[in-house]
Amino acid sequence: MNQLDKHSKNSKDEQLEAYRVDDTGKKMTTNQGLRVSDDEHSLKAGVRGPTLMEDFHFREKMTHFDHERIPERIVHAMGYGAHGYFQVYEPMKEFTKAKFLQDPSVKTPVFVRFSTVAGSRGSGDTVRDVRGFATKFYTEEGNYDLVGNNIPVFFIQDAIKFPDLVHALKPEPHNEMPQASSAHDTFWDFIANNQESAHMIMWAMSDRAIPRSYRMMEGFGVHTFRFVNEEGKGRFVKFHWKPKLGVHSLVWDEAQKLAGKDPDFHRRDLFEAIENGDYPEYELGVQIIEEEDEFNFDFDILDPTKLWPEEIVPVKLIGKMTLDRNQDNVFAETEQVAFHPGSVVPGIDFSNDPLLQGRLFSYTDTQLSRLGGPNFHELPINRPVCPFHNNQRDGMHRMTINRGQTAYHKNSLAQNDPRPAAEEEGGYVHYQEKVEGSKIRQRSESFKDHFSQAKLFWNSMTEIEKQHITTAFRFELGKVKSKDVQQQVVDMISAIDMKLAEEVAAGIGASVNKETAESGVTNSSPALSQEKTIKVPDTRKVAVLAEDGYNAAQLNPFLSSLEEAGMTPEVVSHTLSPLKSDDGHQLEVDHTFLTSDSVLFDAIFVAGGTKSRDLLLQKKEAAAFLKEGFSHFKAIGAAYEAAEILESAGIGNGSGVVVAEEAEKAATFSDAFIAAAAEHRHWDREV
Ligand code: HDE
Repeated sequence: MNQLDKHSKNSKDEQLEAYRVDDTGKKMTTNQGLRVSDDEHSLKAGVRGPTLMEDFHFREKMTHFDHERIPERIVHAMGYGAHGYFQVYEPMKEFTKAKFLQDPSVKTPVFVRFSTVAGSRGSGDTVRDVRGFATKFYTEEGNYDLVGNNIPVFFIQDAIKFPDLVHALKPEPHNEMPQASSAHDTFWDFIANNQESAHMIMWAMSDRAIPRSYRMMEGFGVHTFRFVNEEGKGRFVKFHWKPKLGVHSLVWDEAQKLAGKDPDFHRRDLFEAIENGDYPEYELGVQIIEEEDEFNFDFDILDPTKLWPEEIVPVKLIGKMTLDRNQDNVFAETEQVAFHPGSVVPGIDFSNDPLLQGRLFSYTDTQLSRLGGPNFHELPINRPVCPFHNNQRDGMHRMTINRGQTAYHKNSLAQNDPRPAAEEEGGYVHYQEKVEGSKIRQRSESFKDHFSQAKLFWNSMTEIEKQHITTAFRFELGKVKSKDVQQQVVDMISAIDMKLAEEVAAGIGASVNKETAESGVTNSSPALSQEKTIKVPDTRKVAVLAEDGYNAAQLNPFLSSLEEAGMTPEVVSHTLSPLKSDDGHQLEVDHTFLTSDSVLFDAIFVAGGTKSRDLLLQKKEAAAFLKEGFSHFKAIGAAYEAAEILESAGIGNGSGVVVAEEAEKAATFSDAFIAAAAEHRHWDREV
């Protein structure tokens, strides 16, 4: 059964079907439908002569090729998409009239694109960066786009500063370096001189910026939006995606190595999970604030550098998204999909967040140059599943054939069709918020506290998370050449937390100005720490190191237990030749030590069997593999005599190290190993 048949069919899928082309069993033609007799030789004047102008086949093929690229996205260029569906848990009528949030039996088709922000298209997946998490809901009332990130706040408070932020973040213009990295002078110069970024930079230096998988990160709408119900009552709302697999991250050393060992690590992870039927799931959460409570918080709810602590405004889980189908063609779908935070449906409206307001302009504008004209909404991936009618006409690549004489409103020749719909008929009516004020270029006073939530975030971290943040600052600033910029950032950090500033300063040879007033915030928001996240073994990859002579009686049931727990064991050996056990069993090998690496796995297990152990011991790769996995705090297991390899790798007993003999009974060994792998990482280990 191919993947297309396995997933649940839906209205978007049926629509896309009309555009899918399968070349199997077909004759080759030109784009004009003319059958081609030879696709290997251009038409020449004599076998050794020049190519002829007349060769329309050559010219068509080459011209198409010459124009096969479109401009990459200015930000979020590197991304990967998947199809799926969303279902609400219960009617949300009290809060919003959005139709797709009413009926739990309705599956709304979605397309999601995950991305990094800074890197060019094709750059590595595991760099330190914010991740984009953009969802297009193809609802009956039109497309609704929730264009979010995996971090709940942003660097700046006003959209007019976005070009500056991005110019500072991108490779420096004089030498186009560094690629996909914020560890350079202009970025940190921007940060130090735009202190509204203090909160975001704490998140960007945290483990959130190096996710283990797109399947294991949260998503946030960031801005405050508005829910509006049938009665016209509005409420402020923030959106969250919560992954069912929990929130997990890589360690920095691992992330850097992965960028070389498998630059496609996150893309591959998502693609393979969906191919294997391990469909990623995320619950949609909302935080709601009543309009009358708008000013009851010690932050401005319109300020995108602030979050609403979950302990104060709880997240209500209202539905679930399941990604169950990979794209058919990355260019046609992931590259051509066009998101826009302004694509809303009745029941969802905007707030006056000045960052959101600017985004409402930027997204359509950028598609005009990226997708080459105003008709990008007609591309298969962007088309709504409901009909669309208006008087917009013509332009590059128009695909719709609009019939009739009129293309204007109002008209009498076509009885005024297409005509606007009344609110009761689904016509979108903007929320009638009362606004008055002088035209003014100014930031509200209520936006000016940049440090309290940065400190709140810091206070909420566990010791190990704090260590990671400190090291990230030391790394990033250590790459900055300007001593002055380094010092400015340390001064900025002092206003968040003095101890952090001291540790960072010590690592980069800067000094701390003790006069700076540290933020006095002492409270924390436990929900911000990743430590208490969901920990399950599902979909975790285990490297099984084995050689000829492995103990099949032990290994086979162990592998079955891992599979039953939803894990993916893959055998790593010195060659790809199937392995022979002493009692005549065979084992297929998935990778060699040359083609794989410990960074590609969540946990490592060494099969038992004296001969297998000795063969693994003879070469250095197995010990190096284990040593590295151990240094990345991963679960390590060894059966019986294989424990000797752990010793040779310098791995003693310790948290997350499971050796068969030491488990109370051999039968509980697999449970102990699965539990250790589900932990994700064992931070209390000395490495
Ligand atoms: Fe974007 N952003 N952005 N952004 N953004 C783009 O749109 C922009 C912001 C986000 O997978 C661009 O189609 C401005 C916040 C995602 O296709 C562009 C501002 C958040 C994606 C653009 C922001 C995002 C984009 C580039 C400041 C999280 C990828 C290509 C006011 C809530 C979507 C494109 C995809 C992409 C502008 C800030 C998320 C240039 C002006 C805050 C996930 O239009």
